[in-house]
Amino acid sequence: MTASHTWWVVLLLLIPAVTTLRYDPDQVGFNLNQNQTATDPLDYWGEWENHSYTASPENWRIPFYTLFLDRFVNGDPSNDDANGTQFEHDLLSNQLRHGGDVLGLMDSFDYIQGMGIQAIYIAGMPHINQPWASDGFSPLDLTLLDYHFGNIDDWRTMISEAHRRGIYVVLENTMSTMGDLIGFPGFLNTSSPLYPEEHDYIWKSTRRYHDFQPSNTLLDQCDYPRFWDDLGYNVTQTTLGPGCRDSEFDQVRVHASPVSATL
Ligand SMILES: [Ca+2]
Repeated sequence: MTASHTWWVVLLLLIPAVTTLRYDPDQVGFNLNQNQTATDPLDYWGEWENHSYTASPENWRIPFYTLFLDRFVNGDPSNDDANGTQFEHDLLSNQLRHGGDVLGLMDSFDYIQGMGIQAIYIAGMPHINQPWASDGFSPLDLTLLDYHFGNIDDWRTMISEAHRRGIYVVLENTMSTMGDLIGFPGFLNTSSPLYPEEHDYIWKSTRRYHDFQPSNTLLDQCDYPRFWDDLGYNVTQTTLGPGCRDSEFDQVRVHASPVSATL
């Protein structure tokens, strides 16, 4: 997990990738990209107009309160079943959403501030996730907010109220896991073996990542990151093959879990 800044850093996302995305007029209130003609993620941008940003404190060693929005307080029951399914919201299940959201968090500021808390760390991603994925670690599109947590005005209202009370807000940006849209043939619902040459992928449904592309093309050479052994020495020879897939995803292995794609 990585923390970022105190302000609305998600608006400043620069995502290296490909193809088209697009401002979606059907997603008004949830679009983070406000550039309506952008087709490249590097051209995405967003702005909180007439807003004065809050600088980070000199020292982050202040009392923090960490929470998962869905498991905290439900301030707006109308977004609990945002997709209109029967399998995303169930207060009695630990596998589905409970309904917490940013307005519920804001409703709880008296309680949080009363404990002397000076910063809130919201665990999980604020981006649109699979309907049942309450923890926020299965984003499907890093330009859209999750309907279940509230729209951008709700977020801004909550953050403004936090700042008014002298409380910092830290958002999580875990970009290395994505929602479960791709799989490997023969292993769609189970863990696959480790395969250094990497598996072929298939899409599980018609839904796509707009800004990240898998590939079955095998490159002759691959620039691997630096690896370290158990004693801390740099590994110069890996057991992985010399080549790798021309993919923005790691296709070496998939773990059977709600989050299966790794960038
Ligand atoms: Ca709710």
